Amino acid sequence: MSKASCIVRMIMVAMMITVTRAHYAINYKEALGKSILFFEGQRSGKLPHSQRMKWRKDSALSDGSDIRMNMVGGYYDAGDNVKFHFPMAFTTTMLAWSVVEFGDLMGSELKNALDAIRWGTDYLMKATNIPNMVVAQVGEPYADHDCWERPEDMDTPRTSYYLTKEKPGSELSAEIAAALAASSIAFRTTHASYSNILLKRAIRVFDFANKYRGSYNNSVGEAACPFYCDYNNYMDDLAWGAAWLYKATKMASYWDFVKSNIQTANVDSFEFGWDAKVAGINVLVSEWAMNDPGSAHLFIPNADALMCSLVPNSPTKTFSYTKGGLLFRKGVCNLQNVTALSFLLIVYARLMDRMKKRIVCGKEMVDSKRLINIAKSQADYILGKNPERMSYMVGFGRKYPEKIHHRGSVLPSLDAHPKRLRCHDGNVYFKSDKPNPNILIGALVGGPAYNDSFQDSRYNPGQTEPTTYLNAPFVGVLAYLSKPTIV
Ligand SMILES: *[C@@H]1O[C@H](CO)[C@@H](O)[C@H](O)[C@H]1NC(C)=O
Ligand SMILES: *[C@@H]1O[C@H](CO)[C@@H](O)[C@H](O)[C@H]1NC(C)=O
Ligand SMILES: CC(=O)N[C@H]1CO[C@H](CO)[C@@H](O)[C@@H]1O
Repeated sequence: MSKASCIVRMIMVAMMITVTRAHYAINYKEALGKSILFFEGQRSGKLPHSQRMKWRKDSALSDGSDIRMNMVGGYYDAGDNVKFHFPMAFTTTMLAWSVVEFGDLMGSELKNALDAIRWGTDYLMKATNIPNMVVAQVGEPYADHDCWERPEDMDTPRTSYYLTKEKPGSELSAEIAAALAASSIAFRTTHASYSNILLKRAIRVFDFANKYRGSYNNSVGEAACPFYCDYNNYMDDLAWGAAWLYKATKMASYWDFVKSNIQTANVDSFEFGWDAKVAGINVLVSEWAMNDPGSAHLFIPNADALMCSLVPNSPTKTFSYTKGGLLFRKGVCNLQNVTALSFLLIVYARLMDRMKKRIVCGKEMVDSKRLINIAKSQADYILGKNPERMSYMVGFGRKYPEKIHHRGSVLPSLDAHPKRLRCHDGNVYFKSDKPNPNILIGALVGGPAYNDSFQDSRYNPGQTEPTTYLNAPFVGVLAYLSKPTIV
């Protein structure tokens, strides 16, 4: 350990103390509402009357026609207009987990959260409508990325890519199974028959994923990878799908599947995102594992180690924190790491609370409150308590990113400019010095650099591009923080 990193830690501890004393009032409830509203800005397809983000209009109304299927709907993943089903399914799973875990704390936002899930599940049902076939993606990424075009004007090829027995994709199919199973739990009390339909489909899609093994890397090829490659193989996704199916069905065979496959899936248990699921599995199953002495060792030590890896002055800390206190991993779009891991911190802390459990991280005894405080410090940083004194949620707080890398937000709405804007007609808006005309309320962006600085520029997508999988876990985090008793 270098001296410099010790100094960083001391500053951080000092900062946390000041922050607690200051009682900086952040309106988490408002942030929760906005984090869900964001998903309306990413909607593809025919928009309903209830659409609140009015500057968006219908788009991609013939998706699926090339394969004689109805693939209208779903979400654009980020600032472009492709529908990548691997991250879309993970987004839906995380929205559903947010409701399963924190739905009772959402109050009036629960309905909006369920609508956001349903926009995903209705579409994933279409993608899995035919047995032994899964539609993997709609849109040609190279052609799409070449244009700076509103989704409403899109004229790039809307090619549909799909998986079959001969060209399987176990990671993608298993993630869709996870999304449908998790959503079936989210809808169970309010929409029982829909919930049953989702669960039946989840079971069928998981069977397809498991029986015909292979990576969609190879089956879809360069339309999917290099964009959303499955870097760490599909065993983690299969175990994740099985874990959600166990939670939804309580059928022992799914739990057995998780237990017998977790070790081959154990690539990186400190990462959680659209590709890497092991950290999420360890937390999701921890309650069952704690009550199943024979299998606890497969999950609990890894879940504990993940928590310790996030504790700033723990000797096993593997994550860095910026001087301003933000969890940081190398690469682009850092906040996706932060929101997903904050979610796991809170879920595990709540379990520790119920089980009266503490963890020893080196010399520190870590309790649930400590983990909650770490997650809260991350949310607070994102929402404005940071060296730049800005919020990284669009439309929240006094100052927020105004030049986000997002086609719909940058280009004038059809209301303001009804005439079609073709592929390169959008470049002048991209290059403009003015803030984006359409505010994509609630969008989190990639976030600041390691020195806590942020360059609000459309040329800087690593920092200014929003994505659905960055927001989805934050919905759960904010639901938890918005409950009235939290200090
Ligand atoms: C998918 O492709 C990426 C990038 O080439 C590679 O790193 C990864 O190992 C591949 N995954 C599988 C499961 O083949
Ligand atoms: C902070 O980091 C960014 C990105 O690496 C860099 O462009 C910028 O110059 C740095 N700012 C300072 C003050 O060091
Ligand atoms: C945990 C997590 O989401 N990790 C992601 C962190 O960001 C990198 C990209 O910079 C992703 O590859 C990881 O999946």
